[in-house]
Amino acid sequence: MKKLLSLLFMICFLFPVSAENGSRLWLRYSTDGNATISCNKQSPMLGIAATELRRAWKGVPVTLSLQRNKETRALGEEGYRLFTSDDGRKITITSAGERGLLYGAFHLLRLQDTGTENLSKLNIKESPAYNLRILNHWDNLDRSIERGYAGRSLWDWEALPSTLSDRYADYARANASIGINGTVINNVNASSQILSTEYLEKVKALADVFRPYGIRVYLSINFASPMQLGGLATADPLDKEVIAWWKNKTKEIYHLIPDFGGFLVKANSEGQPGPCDFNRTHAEGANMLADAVKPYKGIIMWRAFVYSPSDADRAKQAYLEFQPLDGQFRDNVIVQIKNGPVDFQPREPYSPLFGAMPKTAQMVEFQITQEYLGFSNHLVYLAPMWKEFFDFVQPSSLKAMAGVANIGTDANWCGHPFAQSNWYAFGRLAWNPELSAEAIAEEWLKQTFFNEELRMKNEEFGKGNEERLQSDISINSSFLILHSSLKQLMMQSREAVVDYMMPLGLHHLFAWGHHYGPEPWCDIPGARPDWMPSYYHKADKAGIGFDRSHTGSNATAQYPDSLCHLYDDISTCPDEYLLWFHHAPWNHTMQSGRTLWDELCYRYDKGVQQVRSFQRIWDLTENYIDTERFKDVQSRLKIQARDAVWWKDACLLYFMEYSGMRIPYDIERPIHELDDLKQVKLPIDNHECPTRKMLDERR
Ligand code: GCV
Repeated sequence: MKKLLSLLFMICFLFPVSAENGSRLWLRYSTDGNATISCNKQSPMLGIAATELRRAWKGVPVTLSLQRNKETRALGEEGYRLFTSDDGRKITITSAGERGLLYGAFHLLRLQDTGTENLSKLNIKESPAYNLRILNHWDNLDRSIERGYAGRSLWDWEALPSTLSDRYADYARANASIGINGTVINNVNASSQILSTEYLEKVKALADVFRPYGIRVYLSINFASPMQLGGLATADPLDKEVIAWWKNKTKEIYHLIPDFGGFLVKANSEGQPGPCDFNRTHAEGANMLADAVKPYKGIIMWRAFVYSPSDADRAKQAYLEFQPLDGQFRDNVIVQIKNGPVDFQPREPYSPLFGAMPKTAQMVEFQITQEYLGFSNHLVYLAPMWKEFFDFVQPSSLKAMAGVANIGTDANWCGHPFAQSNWYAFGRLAWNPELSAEAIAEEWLKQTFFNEELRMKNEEFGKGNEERLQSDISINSSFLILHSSLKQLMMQSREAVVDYMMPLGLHHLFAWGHHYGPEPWCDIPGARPDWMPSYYHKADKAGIGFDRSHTGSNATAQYPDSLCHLYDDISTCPDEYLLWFHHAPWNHTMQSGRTLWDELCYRYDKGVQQVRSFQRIWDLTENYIDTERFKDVQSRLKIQARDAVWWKDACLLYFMEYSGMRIPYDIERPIHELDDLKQVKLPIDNHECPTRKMLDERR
């Protein structure tokens, strides 16, 4: 080990890694391409594809060939074939569409950068699983971002449409490189102002930048826009004037943006207006808009994130409201459903609405921004969570995939350097949900931290040191070992956050409003009960957890029979969902043989220990990674480690008051007093990430 460390030190000393602020994302390939690139047609999009290759491709000549034949048509406009000629002297990318060639070009560069395939024998056919792979920005017109933790909104509304930031094209390029082809640029809590002519001109300017990268623009709309903007007396979707207003507005939009994608709607949810205000159904509201965009091939993404203040368990409400509407939506409406039935918790079972509306197009909404997962302070790789969803929901049963973006004006786009991996993973999974989370992590790591640049440095070092290299494989294998340790770290990070925040099916124990940190005791007089942690954990002397079995809210009945039985019976319910579906006694025997209380303690402790192990792994990378990114991640891991202890102490000390049981003695002892933790109030809004200083001062 000592020897290894001294060699690592030498590499670092001889070849210092250059400064890096993370702005190049996973597209860090060097720009000394030297190959001949040809294309059988010219267009702005093909120009981009060819330029990318000219800048970076270092292999045999590449031809981009737009052609419509049986094979390319079968792969679709976005699909492509990428193959090396028999003599190995040429690579061809063919597609029926320009976008296919653009995606093919990025694919080839990814292969070069990750070194994962034999480039002399390529024969790859790809086409995306979904036609729509879309980011949802919760960006407000004042440039704040709801639940955004990476600076301000990229869209500089004041400067638009005349001034265009370079970052617009960089953003589009990054998306294109992972196959994202749509973006909803404004918050679902929408201002009707976005539909004013003044703002539509600005939207058009963005759409013009995004178009050659294959990205269509969509807008979130406020359902009451005909009243708020149009001065009408109603927004009733069956009212003739309202219908005409939307038709005219739509016409205006398409006149400016001919390839405009359509609208995303949050209606009758959390105070947003909607058709139910006029005694109309969600289907009636969605269909009216669908008819307006239909002549232009536009679509409506209608969100099912609804929970009216009723007696019904919140986890049941979207299903109760939407399932009866199955078959009533137009064919250009897609119902957009969050992956879980409540709200992007660290772990939720999948939403039972998926699969329950066979006559309705459905899409999933994932949250890339870490509203409930430590903002941009915590390292959490989300692909394992999204893959877990696909363990239950057949990818082919969906029409599209949406992800709530984690992108802002921060130099590195996403705040935490590893949060970039979630943007990346979202794009890759939307292209192909069959990819494993591990394969995506591997790709991302190779392109982001261990790319060609670093491999070359390693080889360079080897040149004068062949003898040593031959006798000591550690110097080469150290890259691989670190790489694989980092991959493991990423793969474990989601389970770790579940453990130190909300293990065993606990959910929504978050601090009021901003959702950073624990407040299982939170009780705001007069607030909605289903915004209070106690609504979800229901801890009392007898036990803890929400009884959603047949003896409780019966939410289990919304699941298909086999899962319903599995979840409904406390003896078969998997540990990870136990407290989601059951109010279990403190001494309930868990699968491990421990009591529930002990298991809870061990899980919280395991989460903390895992973060500590992430710190150790990360520190080993110091000599391989540029100082800026190394220090940034190191410092955020320190926050994460402290936060994990905060979560553990807050939850265990609080729940201990109910369980009356002791924390097992082999577990790290609490370092906080419960009363002190109850006083912690972070002075942050829902679009800020607390700093270390602020956290340290408050805790
Ligand atoms: C955009 C949660 C978030 C809100 C978000 C809402 C939604 O409630 O806390 O910030 O609003 O989900 O998805 O509409």
